[in-house]
Amino acid sequence: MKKLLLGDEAIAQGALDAGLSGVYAYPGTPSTEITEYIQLSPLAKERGVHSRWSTNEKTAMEAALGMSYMGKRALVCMKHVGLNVCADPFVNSAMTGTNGGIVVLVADDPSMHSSQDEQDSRFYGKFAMIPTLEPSTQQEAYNMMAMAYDLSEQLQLPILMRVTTRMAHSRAVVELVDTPRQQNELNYNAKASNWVLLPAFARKRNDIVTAQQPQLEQMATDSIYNRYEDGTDHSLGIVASGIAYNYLKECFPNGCPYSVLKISQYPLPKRLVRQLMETCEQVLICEEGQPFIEDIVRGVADMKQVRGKLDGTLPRTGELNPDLVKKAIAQLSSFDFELSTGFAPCEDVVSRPPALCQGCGHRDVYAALNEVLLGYPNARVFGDIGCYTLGFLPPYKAIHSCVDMGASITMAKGASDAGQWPSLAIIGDSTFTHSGMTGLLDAVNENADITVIISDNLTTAMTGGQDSAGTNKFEAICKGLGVSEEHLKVVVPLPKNMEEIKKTIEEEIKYHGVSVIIPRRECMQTLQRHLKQKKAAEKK
Ligand SMILES: Cc1ncc(C[n+]2csc(CCOP(=O)(O)OP(=O)(O)O)c2C)c(N)n1
Repeated sequence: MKKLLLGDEAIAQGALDAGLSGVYAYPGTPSTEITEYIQLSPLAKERGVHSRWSTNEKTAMEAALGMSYMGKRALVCMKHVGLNVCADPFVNSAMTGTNGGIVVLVADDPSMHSSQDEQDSRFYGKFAMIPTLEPSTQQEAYNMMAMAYDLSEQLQLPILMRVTTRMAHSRAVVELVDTPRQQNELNYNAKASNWVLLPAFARKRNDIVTAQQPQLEQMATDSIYNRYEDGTDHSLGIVASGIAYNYLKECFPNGCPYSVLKISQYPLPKRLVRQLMETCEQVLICEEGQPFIEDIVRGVADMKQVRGKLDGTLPRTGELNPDLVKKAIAQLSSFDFELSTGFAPCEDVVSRPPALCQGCGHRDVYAALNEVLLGYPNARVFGDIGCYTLGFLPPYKAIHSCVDMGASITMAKGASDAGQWPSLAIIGDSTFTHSGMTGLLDAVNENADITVIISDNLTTAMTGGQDSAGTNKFEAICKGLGVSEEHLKVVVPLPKNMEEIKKTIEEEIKYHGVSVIIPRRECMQTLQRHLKQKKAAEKK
């Protein structure tokens, strides 16, 4: 059967067809659609595949370890910065190893379309000594899932699969297998000495995983996803990894005259790289993200022979595209390309900067906050990540920072420790349960003089309205963390309640301890969706 699928959907379908028993994920562009596809999949429903959102990437990775421990296949999905959040279980998962297969799918966002940095997850694979896959096409992404699970169970290691935005978010026709593989049976074969990472056991596992590395490189050398394609013109050789290989193919619809080394499986097969270096005068490294391969190749080669991001032949930052690949090749060869003028923005399209929706509750929160803060010119508002980050932009210009999920509360506390007053934090409901709760506990434990606003729109709006882990539990969570009942206030962010909201903020700023204000009103987008669903249900 053939299906037109996004890269993300091909990955999801590939995992289901490989006998998946659970996906564990926290939303983040461009990875969100993988879990959403599994949530709607009839096969997943029929098989009872777990697909509920996790509270954050660390809880997701650990739940996958639990499923693997019991012998079943698990998928963990996140955007690149999520891998920082689950770095601890991810790196340690190489030490525990796997029982049932685990694939950790990380979607990187070069050009930072919706992210705060451009990190390249391949470094994490190398760092953790975990085999890494980087598909070049949607079909490969689909096929690789079955291979990744088999490999994970054969090697008893998790597998990292790295994709980038265009792979995740563009569609192609994908040929699927006729019969999905059965799920693994529950089993009790997990070896205690693998899963109890006491130093005496972990040292042994560390030796085993380290000793596995030459075997992993040999597997990458022999992999069907890594390919040496000999060309007719040896003045130039090209290493093209992941989606860059796809772009390279687009540059040469009639076939590439140069020798090409396609890389989609790591550790980098250095023997194949050496073969290319020996046969070609110059070598161009095309890879999306940071110069990961280029750094390794430069370590073993004549520097003048290697061209890529480090010498400016390709841009050091941002997304790659076929035009950039063409330009780089034209610079190094006599190939007569017709260079397009690139993707110039159409003049008729008026630019539309992001803005909070009309009727959004975050608007009312910022309107009230700004009025109150007119009386406190030195106030600092530490922001966080979500729709409400748009409060930085005009007309509100209301926040002073946005670093990583949860940093609002901890930064407000640090600023207060430094002597700042008033020190406020604004954080969304999903961000609060993702990474804000522990920071609030720090603040409570030291009775920090901060005012925390948890702007609760009952959803994870920024990434498309996924369920939020703490809905209906925030007052109980805050009380449980030790916030006093008198300084835990709930308001409804509507223009008609402006005076009450302002009064509440003013009072809580004046209170010299931890206070939490929860403005609560459903996101306009999910509200409209829910109303439509309700109407449709009534019609039936
Ligand atoms: C570590 C990490 N994981 C995921 C994301 C993607 N992301 C950014 S904000 C956000 C949650 C926003 O939800 P919420 O805090 O409820 O605010 P809202 O957008 O609903 O206003 C997500 C999932 C991220 N930036 N960093």
